Amino acid sequence: MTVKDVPTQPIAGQKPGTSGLRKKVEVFQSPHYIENFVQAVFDAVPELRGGTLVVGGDGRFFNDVAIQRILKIAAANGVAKAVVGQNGLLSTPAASAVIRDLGATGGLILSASHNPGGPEGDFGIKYNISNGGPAPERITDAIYARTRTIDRYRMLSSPDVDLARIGTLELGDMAVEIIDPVSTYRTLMAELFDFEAIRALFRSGFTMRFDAMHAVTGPYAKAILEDELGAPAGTVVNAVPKPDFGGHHPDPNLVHAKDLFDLLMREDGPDFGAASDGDGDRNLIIGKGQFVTPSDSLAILAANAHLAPGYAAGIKGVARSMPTSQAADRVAEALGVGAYETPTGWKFFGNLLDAGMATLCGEESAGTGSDHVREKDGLWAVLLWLNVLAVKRQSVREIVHDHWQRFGRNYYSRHDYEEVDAERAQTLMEGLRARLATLPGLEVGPRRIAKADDFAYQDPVDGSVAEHQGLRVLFQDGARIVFRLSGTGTVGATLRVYIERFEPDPAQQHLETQAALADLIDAANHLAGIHEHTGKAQPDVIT
Ligand code: VG1
Ligand code: CO
Repeated sequence: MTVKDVPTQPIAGQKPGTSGLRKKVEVFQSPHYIENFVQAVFDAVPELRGGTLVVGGDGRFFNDVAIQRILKIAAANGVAKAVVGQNGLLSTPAASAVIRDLGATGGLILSASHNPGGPEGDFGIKYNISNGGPAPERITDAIYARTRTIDRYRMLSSPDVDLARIGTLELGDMAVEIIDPVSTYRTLMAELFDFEAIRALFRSGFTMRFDAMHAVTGPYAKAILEDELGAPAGTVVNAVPKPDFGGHHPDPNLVHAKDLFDLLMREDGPDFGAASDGDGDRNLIIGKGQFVTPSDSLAILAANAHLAPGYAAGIKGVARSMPTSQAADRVAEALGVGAYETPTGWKFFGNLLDAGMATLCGEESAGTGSDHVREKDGLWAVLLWLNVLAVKRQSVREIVHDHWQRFGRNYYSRHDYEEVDAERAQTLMEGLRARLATLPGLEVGPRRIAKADDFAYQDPVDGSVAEHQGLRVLFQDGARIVFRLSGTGTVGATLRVYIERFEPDPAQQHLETQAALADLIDAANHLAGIHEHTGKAQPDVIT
């Protein structure tokens, strides 16, 4: 086996977005594309030489090819040991757990999350650091900078590694350990949650459906929900990961998990429904007759986390991404713990978790997690809900309604305008940004604008600053409209508009969400000229 120095040239546009580098599969298949990026990681993170690297992905098309190339580049760059999930599988939260458990130097996680897979779909790669979380911008910027000057990558010439069998083998001077992708994660979950109480819940006749969407959580959910916790066989559906996710979008929202939603709205449906995304870090929670918005889910879990053994001592703080509703802030206030507002993307939670300032974190995009790993964690959120249900023995609907009564309800919705012409999307954002200073004091329908800004965040731990993280229009009554462009899309631009208002009066908490937000939705369109700039009269996805 020889190490080859392969001459290469920079490839434009290898800038990691909200969650790593995400592109169409055909882009990743182009010559030197993945090799350049992976070599840039090794060049930007010299500690990997002599270190341990965790590698795994969600099993989508090109996962296997990418892993073989990564291993050969890792071996040629002096990595001492690579730890790989069997058959190349590791959910994103499980990869985080394995990095932490082993004290590894870092990890490469292969996924485009909830984006579709297959030869025509998307692929992605992301570097995580030794705390198990996504690399902070300081490192992603260094990786990107290296992709712009790269002139060679190092790669071992060797046959492919057999990833099907658990055990350790050698690749050049590097050890490759192939592990069961589930076991570290399952052990961690058993430490955090009262499995006996959840078993008793299932024994009492409680029913659920977990939709793995043909993505990576299938094996995890089967092992934990069915094998450990005694949920009947068949509780987990679409449980076999497929390279193209069965042709579906592995996105657990009300559009792509509509079957699950419809089932839960039936009188004879199960008590509890949940789903996760391509790489297992998102969660969808639906009770019988009650959808739980991710923002509400974060608030409700924060209010009830102490019911699970892992959080029995209480939580230290709650962090949410800026566009996530303010519901969690009210819980933090009631608990007397810190509340933090960060830019979109899990990487911004890492320092708060490491510093012990926050215990729970969440995003409106169906991401919830805690300090047990440094990624959001879909199945963890489902298990925390199950633990709460097992203790309270109330329905999801009762828990949600009690929560609103106590804390008030934040009506909340996100409107996505997808595949918008990138230039027109920029024009919309720049036009609004230029007018921000003129907005305060403006009356919009029944409300007055109190403040308007371009969200910037200073990390309270390392002082780093992230700017241009979304345009916020804040009304005097606490209502908000936020505008941002997605950093994970692969075609054109996606405009996300986040709309929220607070309703303290229990008599007014049972409106249909879009109706409850109608005047703000109208205001959003007028303020930014959404319809004229996007050419769309309606959003493509409403969540
Ligand atoms: C989206 C979500 C964001 C999430 C990110 C990665 O980013 O809005 O909350 O952190 O996806 O999630 P954007 O830039 O498209 O709005 V995942 O499950 O795709 O890793
Ligand atoms: Co994901």
